[in-house]
Amino acid sequence: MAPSAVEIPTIIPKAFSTPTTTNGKVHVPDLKGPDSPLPEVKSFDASTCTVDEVVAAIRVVGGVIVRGLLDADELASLEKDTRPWLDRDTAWGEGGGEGDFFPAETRRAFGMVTKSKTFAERIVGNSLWKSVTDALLTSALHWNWIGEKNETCVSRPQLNNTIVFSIGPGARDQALHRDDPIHHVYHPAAATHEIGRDAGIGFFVAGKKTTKRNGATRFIPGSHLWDYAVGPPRESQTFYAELNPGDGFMVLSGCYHGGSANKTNEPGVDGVIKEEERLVYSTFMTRGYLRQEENQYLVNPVEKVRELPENLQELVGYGLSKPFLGWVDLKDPMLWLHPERPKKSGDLFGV
Ligand SMILES: O=C(O)CCC(=O)C(=O)O
Ligand SMILES: [Fe+2]
Repeated sequence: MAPSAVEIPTIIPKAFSTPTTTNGKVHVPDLKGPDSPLPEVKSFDASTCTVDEVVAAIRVVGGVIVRGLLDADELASLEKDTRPWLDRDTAWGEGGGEGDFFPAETRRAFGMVTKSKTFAERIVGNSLWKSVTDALLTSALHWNWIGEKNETCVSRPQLNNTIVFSIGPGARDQALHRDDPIHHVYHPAAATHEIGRDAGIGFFVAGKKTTKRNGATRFIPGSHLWDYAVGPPRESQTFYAELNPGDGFMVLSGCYHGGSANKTNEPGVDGVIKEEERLVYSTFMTRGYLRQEENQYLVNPVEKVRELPENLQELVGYGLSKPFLGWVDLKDPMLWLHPERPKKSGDLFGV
């Protein structure tokens, strides 16, 4: 018998706000939603800010700007390492069965930890970024009785992805979205942020000046605290993270955001067309426990995996979890396993 459609249970919310009482008075929490006032986005200076103030601002707003993280030499080295990979990327196949998540003018590079030492050390390993992600994504397991002993454990964050985004002139807005649906997160509205709520956080470092006109990442401040069922997101509530080269933007995966239209193919206020590339180096971190128990990719030689039936290859971990989880170069990993197949991204959404 063909399997019937499976009713997928809603993930248990990891954070919620409960009414509290003082002297018999019930305080109903001020749950946040699209009609709440939007919190102000803060900018910090990388050379003077503290981890605590950055984390505190992220918890209220969902995103912050940090100025002056990388210098000109580091940016030059990043671009040298990255450009060949961007040049080799092709347009995301609009209408080619790959959906329209990226505008055709976007070029990307992936797997940057081993393609660029500067990316690995100065972005993924950036000490401020590392401390911020440690504060937000470390999980403590308090209750773990094993016989007579309660074995408490700490799970530290892990790298989730590295993507370089080049957005060319003429690109349209990327639709506003959250990034934590990859982990099937649902949250009801909250009054305030609670540690433990987030499945991930992203870091966008500008390789070139990014402006509202050339496609800066935009996001909705405070939207990480809204009920995920409420939608669609409103463009009118977006804040554009305009950055100078070397500045960074940190944003929780639960915040609505997206890459923006690059309008530099149109005449500016002076009537002159001056085309610009929007170049951003991005990375995300996620919780350390969001993975398989036995590391199937290291324990099984890939030639042996290729000898297995396809349903087992998928089960082993070469199948994509929808949406968008487990990709290689943003494509279904089964296409990596079967290089003879046409290099379409495959269906990254859906059933
Ligand atoms: O290009 C950007 O600024 C954001 C890209 C993004 O949010 C995504 O691809 O998920
Ligand atoms: Fe995104």
